[in-house]
Amino acid sequence: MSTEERDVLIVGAGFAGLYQLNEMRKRGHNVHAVESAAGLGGVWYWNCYPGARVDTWGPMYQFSDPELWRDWNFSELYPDWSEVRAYFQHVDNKLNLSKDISYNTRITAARFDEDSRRWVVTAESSETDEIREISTRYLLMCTGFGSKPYVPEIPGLESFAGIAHHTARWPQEGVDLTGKRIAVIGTGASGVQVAQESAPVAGQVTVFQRTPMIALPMCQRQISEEENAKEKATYADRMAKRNTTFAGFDFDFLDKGVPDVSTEERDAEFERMWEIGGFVPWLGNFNDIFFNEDSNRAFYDFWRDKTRQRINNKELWEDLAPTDPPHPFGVKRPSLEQRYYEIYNQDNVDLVNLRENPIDHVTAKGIVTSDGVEHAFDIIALATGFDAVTGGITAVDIRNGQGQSVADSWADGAHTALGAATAGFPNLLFVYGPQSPSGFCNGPTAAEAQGDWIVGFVDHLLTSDVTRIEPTGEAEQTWQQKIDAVCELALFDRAASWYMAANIPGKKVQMLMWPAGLPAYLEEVNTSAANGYPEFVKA
Ligand code: N01
Repeated sequence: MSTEERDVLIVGAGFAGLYQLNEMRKRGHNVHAVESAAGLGGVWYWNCYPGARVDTWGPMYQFSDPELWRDWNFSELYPDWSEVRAYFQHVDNKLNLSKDISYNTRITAARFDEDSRRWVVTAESSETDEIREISTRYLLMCTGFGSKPYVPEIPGLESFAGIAHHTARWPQEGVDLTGKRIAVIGTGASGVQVAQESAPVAGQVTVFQRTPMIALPMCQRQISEEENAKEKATYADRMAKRNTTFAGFDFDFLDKGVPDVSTEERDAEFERMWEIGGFVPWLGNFNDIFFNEDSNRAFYDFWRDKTRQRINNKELWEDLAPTDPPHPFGVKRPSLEQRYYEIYNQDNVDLVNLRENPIDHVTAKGIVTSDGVEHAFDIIALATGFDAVTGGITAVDIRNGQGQSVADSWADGAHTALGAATAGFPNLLFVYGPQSPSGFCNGPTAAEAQGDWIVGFVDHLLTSDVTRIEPTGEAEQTWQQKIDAVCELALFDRAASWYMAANIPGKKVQMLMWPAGLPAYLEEVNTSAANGYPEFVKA
């Protein structure tokens, strides 16, 4: 087994990992990245299921470097996975990042050696079965929030004779859906996309729904070359604006709450947001939408009435757009849809309400529900989500000098300082990880905004005589208190969402994100940098 020596080892080659790689390289550090997939893109390598596409305007779903966006154009406002992949290829062509990435290589374990103050990392190649050791001063986990798929325990699933895949492990070569009988389990963003993409071509689509998705119209459209060229003039300002908004977009919440306006003005604002579509009715809504139950309910009622107009069969209204909300709007991430509600007007699309009629087991032929009916299928799409945010980190056997693992340390909940490091694990940093803006933030924005702070921190350490840093328990408690203070006022705990770690049986329920918005986060970390990183013990 060979051992290579690095200053910085990056795990993951999505937006966060690639940004770190490029910036560390620019500063002359000995850096390398390891990626389990065969190509770059992170989630955009794995999520190639039918209909997978971005839920952010393409122009704002890019790195901010003009050298990268100047000659890159997406053809649709919300690009699909293949265009995002092509974008990553474009970035690689410009920056030649791949020369410093080991693809098809999974980090399985990392052990901190207190004597050398270095991580000893085990990397396994899925191509050659070679196992190599990498010694690194700093280990950067850039594993994203959706890198560990979750498949619920459904009795008999392994006996299914057809094709069954989790959406994030969809075959790279695709699956022909034409004329097939397709089951879609789950109605998160992935399930909605698979269902609406399958319905026009499949023989039969049956959606197995536990909780109705409060999906928002995507308002997708093509972007012509002329429009792209014209829009480029606005990119620099809009990209700069991303760091100043709650969720890293080029728009933000209104500077007023629902109680501040008349009913007429409220409804006019709702209509205006609805026309723009996308996440504007979510993260560009009234500023009390996550905090005031009445305001939240007002928008839910607006959404319900709009949505019901699209579903011809009134018997489905209570399942798809219930009278009362399944949970407050937006505290579970909304999906963007293109024709999702109209598919239920097709003869070949059915809905099974799992609250009334749960899945009992799977057979070789299909899915048996508790009413005894066997639904026969050719394909089962498991759109059942992820062990989000922490799962990609705890999947690696990361152990400190005392032999304790991160997974054990977080058994009763993830704990971090500044959403970037965890006490007991020196020289280990997370980008886009637990208690950072993460799932509440546009990915490329977070990769750069939090990423810049981490680059600065690691650069500061590597150019000083410090060789070991670790956050204090006190700094973690302070961070937790700040998160709790927002959550106590908000409606987030009213849904069993992946934001709250409530989607995985047995996982400790906690707010996994920094819920106070990107500007407040940047103020915290930049203050830390200005004060010499007082949250950390340095040696
Ligand atoms: O996963 P999810 P996802 N039996 O966790 C259901 C991003 N993303 O992959 O709601 C039956 O949201 C579960 O039901 P319930 C985006 O941030 C973005 O769809 O828990 N059903 C739910 O309906 C998103 O938020 C895009 O009651 C079961 C579904 O499975 C995040 O990734 C596209 C079940 C899981 O939904 C995750 O989205 C895709 C069981 N035992 C994803 N267990 C873009 O558009 C779970 N479910 C960019």
